[in-house]
Amino acid sequence: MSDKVEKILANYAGENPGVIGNLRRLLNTGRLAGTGKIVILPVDQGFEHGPARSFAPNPPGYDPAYHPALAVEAGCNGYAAPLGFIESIAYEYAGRLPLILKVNNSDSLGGPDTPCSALTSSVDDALRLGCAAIGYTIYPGSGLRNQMYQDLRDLINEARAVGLPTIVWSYPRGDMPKEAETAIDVAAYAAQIACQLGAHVVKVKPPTEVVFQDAAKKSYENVPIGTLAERIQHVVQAAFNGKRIVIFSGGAAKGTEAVLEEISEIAKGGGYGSIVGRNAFQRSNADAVKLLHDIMDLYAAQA
Ligand code: FBP
Repeated sequence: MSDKVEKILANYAGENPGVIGNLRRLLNTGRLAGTGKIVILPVDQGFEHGPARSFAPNPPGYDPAYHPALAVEAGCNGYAAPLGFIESIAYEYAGRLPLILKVNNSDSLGGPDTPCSALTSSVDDALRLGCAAIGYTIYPGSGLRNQMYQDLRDLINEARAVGLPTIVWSYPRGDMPKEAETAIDVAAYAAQIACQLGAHVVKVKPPTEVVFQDAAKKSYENVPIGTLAERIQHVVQAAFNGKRIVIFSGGAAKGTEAVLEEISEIAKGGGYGSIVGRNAFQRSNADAVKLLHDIMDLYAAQA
């Protein structure tokens, strides 16, 4: 029993015991167990970006068995993936490693204007496969966002009813320029929307110093957003003043120093953790384990 974990779970008072139990499982697994910090390995990029873009840099990653083994070896809190990857490993990992079934996905083969993921699996699949949570992506900024919000609301209710928490990937995109997708005002807004929809854990991209919305510019005059740590602090504030777990994505593969620099700022800013895909599984196994350990150490130092 960890005081830090229980303090976080107190922010979810009123949730049903199944949801709380699964959040407790996530927070009490792996090298960061009990610290209140989490590092998750997500491997949906084969679907989202395509197989070669995802796995050619480290071909063992084509094998679904590779990723949960990496997550266990590195001591991650959980492993998130679409139906096919989870189905092929669940018999071996259910109960050993918190599995997060990503229940919607989109490919990179269509147009960018009204992005909207397809439902690719269900709450029933998550239960059948022994998962600890479901994951769902919304695209605030898409012409289809309201449909996604409504679908998410229904899905959260369905998952909650059977004791499963929902992790929401909140990724602004669609009717906006690229630089707006990670603008601080947009990222904070995306975190807020996910929390308002009932997300138990929210995932956003690390924000830049850009304030995109004209209507928001004045409000940001006195909000410190000069450093990444300050921007993270603001996003955490936007997630119910830190009462919801907010984690940050790793992004496209980059050098080790750049990854650790970014994580160090996220940790300093009070981020709860990271969900690091390409920067982990596109490295060799030994390098990925080492990097994930270094990332975890940075979070542990701020716990
Ligand atoms: P990465 O660490 O590889 O960025 O993974 C995090 C993630 O959210 C994945 O779950 C998802 O496939 C990917 O980012 C989406 O990236 P993008 O928004 O660049 O398409």
